[in-house]
Order: sequence, then C-alpha cells, then structure tokens
Amino acid sequence: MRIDIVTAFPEYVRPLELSLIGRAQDTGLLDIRVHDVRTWANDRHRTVDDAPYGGGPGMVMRADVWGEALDAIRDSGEGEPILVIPTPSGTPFHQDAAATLSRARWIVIACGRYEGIDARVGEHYRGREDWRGVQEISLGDYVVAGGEVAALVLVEAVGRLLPGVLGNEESAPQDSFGEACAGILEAPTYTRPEEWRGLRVPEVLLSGHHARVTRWRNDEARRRTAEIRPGLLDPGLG
Ligand code: JBE
Repeated sequence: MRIDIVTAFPEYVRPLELSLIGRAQDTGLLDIRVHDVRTWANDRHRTVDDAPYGGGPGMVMRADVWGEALDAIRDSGEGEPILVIPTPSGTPFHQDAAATLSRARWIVIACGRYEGIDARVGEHYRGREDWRGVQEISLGDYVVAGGEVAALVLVEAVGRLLPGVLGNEESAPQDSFGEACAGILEAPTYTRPEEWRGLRVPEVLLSGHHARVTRWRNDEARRRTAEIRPGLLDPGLG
C-alpha cells in the first residue's frame, strides 16, 4: 500500500519510521511518502494560509496551494488514490473504517493546520474520477492543532491490518474492536511475575485450562465493557 502524507510539518510524522510501521516500510509492505505542502506555495515567502473570508480567528490553508500539491502527487503515481482529510468536523474514525481503508491500494492524507483547509478542496476532489473519493475523518470530539496526529493514528490503525505487518498474524483480530471480538473491550492481560507488589495474576490464567481461560476472558470483556463503555453493548446507552 502507498500512503502519501502532505503536511506543513513533515518532521511531525517522523515516528512512522519507528517500530511496526517502520519495519513494514523496510520490508516493502508499506510505501509512505511525506511531502511538505510549502513545496507548492507560489510566493517568495511560501505562504500556505490566509485569513478566513467572513472574519473570525486564525488562518485557513489556501485551496490553490493544496490543489497544486494534490494534483502533483496524484500525477506521480498510477491509479486513483483515496483522499483523506482529518478534521474535527469529519466522520468519527472507527475500526470498520480502518479495515475498509486497509484494502485500498493508495491513500493520500491532507493534513491541515491552523483553522483547517479551505472547504473547496474536499468539494473539488470528491466528484473526480481520477480520485477514489474523499473521506473527512475525525479522531474524536476534541480539537488538536492539526491533522498530523490523525495521520499517525490512521497509518498505524490501517498498517497493522495489512497482511504480513504483524509478526503474529493472529494478533489483530482479537484486539478490542477487532473482528473476533465483535466491538467490545478486551479482557485485561498479564505476564510475569505471578505476584507483583502484593497483586496476583488471576488464578484461572495460571490453571492451564484453556476452556476456562477463554470463558473468563469473555466474561471479563463483557463485564468491563458494561462498566466502561455500555454503549458498545447497547447503543441506546451511548
Ligand atoms: O480529529 N481530527 O482529525 C482533528 C484534526 C484537526 C484538529 N482536530 C482534530 N480533532
């Protein structure tokens, strides 16, 4: 899978060189290309933002600069990329969306800073046949300084679902929100030592009874979900 990340702060997404996603790049499973949106600014000061029409605080990123950037990136490859624009007013990002995106060949993530990207950018690329749609996604109901952290979240959530990225091919489906767990939280996990600061690992996990361990984990998962995230069991409970 190819993922292009366009940002005014390329340094911000450097952590993708580390750990699981870094290794996926080294082995060729992921091809992540980071671009500085200022490359496509058209003045001496490499301006990428301006004051909002209609007034109000902050700055808005210019549609013309983003259009040049996205056209050039699209023309650098084969096929039609999906455009993802992280914004607090987007659709909440969920495991289902990560799973769907993990089947894409090419994703371009446009990271806005300041008060976001001129709204015409999403509108322009939405209907185009040289792009495979536009997804405005939100991490959650809070505001951060820009789309870069959302790009990190998206690449990790999608990248770990790609065949071959996780060492253990069975790890992904059992996580909270993974397919095998049907959208509930995971049971707590433990490792050595058996007793730490007076706290013992639950005896059932030491018992060697595989069926009892499975039942305990299922019961714990339900109990914790009911307590912490009741809405996952019964959407009416939020
Ligand atoms: O969730 N997001 O994608 C965001 C992007 C930019 C700013 N705040 C956000 N929450």
